[in-house]
Amino acid sequence: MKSFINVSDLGDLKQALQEAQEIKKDRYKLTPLGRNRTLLMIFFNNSLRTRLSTQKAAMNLGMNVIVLDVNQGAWKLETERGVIMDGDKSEHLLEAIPVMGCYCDIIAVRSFAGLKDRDYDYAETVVNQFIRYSGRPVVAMETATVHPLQAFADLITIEEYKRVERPKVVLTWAPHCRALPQAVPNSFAQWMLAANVDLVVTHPEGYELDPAFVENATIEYDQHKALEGADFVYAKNWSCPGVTRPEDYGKILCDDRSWTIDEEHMSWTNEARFMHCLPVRRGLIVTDEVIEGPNSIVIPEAANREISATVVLKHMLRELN
Ligand code: AN0
Ligand code: CP
Repeated sequence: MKSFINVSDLGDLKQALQEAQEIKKDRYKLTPLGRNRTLLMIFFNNSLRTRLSTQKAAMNLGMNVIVLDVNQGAWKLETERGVIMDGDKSEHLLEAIPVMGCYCDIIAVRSFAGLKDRDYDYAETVVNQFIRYSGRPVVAMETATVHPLQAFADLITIEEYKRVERPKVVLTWAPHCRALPQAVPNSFAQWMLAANVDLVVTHPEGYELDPAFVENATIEYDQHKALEGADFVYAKNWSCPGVTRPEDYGKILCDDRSWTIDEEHMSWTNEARFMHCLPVRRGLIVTDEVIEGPNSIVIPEAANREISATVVLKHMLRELN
């Protein structure tokens, strides 16, 4: 695996899910695999789960780990080519990336969407430079348009909690006070379409996700209808993807609080489990009662981030060895 960006990068998904279960039974079985191998984790943005779970996964595999917060302690990096660097940025990404590659065997990168320029974000300009110039396999730890470690963990969780062979999974938009990227819903849709589930996506008009990710998924603008019979409710806010109106890219188009997942919303479902990638703002995305309730599986979902990252790093290490 040269890079971990899309669901197809992992190969056979069924087999990867089996590997996840095996790792869960004994997550230290493969400790010799990563001996004298180094994972470098680069963060352009904040993180709690990705930082801890990916580091833990690397440690499970016997790797050494270096974590760099680019905005705290490193030189400020210029990411655009062709600029005269007379501002506050001391170093260009095009030197920094191959230098980083010198000190590690695998690079993991978190670099969120800027939400200003749709073409720049959807071209995955930053992570593609890592893939091109680092000389190392690259793991996306949420890039401009994808968050595959999260989506893989979500799928592992759905497999563990499903009560029917092919559950109904509803990805629902929910309100938020800040403009958020589309990486989580993009990857969630992509992974669910590759899995054995019925995916329904619901959101207000104008929030249509990029067809490259939602493909032929069922879109239902009526949230009540969408939630009927759901086995899993996956809530997430995202800002306007700019699919129908590119000029609205990254904007908040709707603040309709009737989309917040409360107990009434959950009562329309088939006693659905509630999921969210976290961090979550209570009172906007979901009420206290739902996230604290017996059907909330947000904590086991977060715990599975260690498992998804262990499977991915295992695949990459195998190809290095
Ligand atoms: C980020 C997002 O929505 O993409 C990270 C989620 C894992 N969330 C926030 O910035 C609050
Ligand atoms: N879900 C997730 O990726 O969380 P962090 O932003 O805390 O890493």
